[in-house]
Amino acid sequence: MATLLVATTNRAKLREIALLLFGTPYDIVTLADWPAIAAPEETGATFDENARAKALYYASKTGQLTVAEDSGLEIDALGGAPGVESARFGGAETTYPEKFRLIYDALRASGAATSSARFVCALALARPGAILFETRGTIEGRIAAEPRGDGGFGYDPIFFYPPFGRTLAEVSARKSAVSHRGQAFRSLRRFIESPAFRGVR
Ligand code: ITT
Repeated sequence: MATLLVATTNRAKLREIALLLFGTPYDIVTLADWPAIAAPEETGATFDENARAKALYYASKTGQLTVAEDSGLEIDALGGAPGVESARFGGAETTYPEKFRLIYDALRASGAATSSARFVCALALARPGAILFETRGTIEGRIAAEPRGDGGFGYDPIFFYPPFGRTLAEVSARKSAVSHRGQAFRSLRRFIESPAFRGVR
């Protein structure tokens, strides 16, 4: 079976991705098999740039067919922040409850009680030296009045999804059916499982 490296250092992301790729005719491997590779600096201005850079970096370091994604939360009343800085918002060592507090403080300072918001996931598939496929998923919602739920990860407790009437931290398994990451990886799956791609690879 051909091998696909899912290149992420984020274990919660990896858990979601492993389920989304479950049953695919690829042998899924992770960065645990390459413990000596340092994570690249994420210096891109956009999710797409960062996803491409991560996929190319890990593909060239490992020689593997590699998928990487760059994702984050965009809050409209905060000009799209934290955006590509989502993982590092408020400082890399800040806990999520501290990040939530900073966001509620910034919203109050801007005069907004809440704000429309979205999660974005940019995905790139690469082999050494070449991007083979790119896609993007987004999910629209708004910032919850207060954090709720203990499922999911990251900003899920403050992301209220109107069709479910709940935050993404309150919906457990239903999250990937609608999420930015769910959309992007379903699209990747269609691509890598297509006879055309499996034939030329
Ligand atoms: P890799 O780059 O190694 O994949 P990372 O966590 O640094 O891991 P990103 O740079 O893409 O990944 O940052 C993604 C951040 O965006 C993540 O750490 C969360 O803060 C936020 N985020 C992305 N998707 C999310 C989701 O489904 N639920 C909650 N927060 C999410």
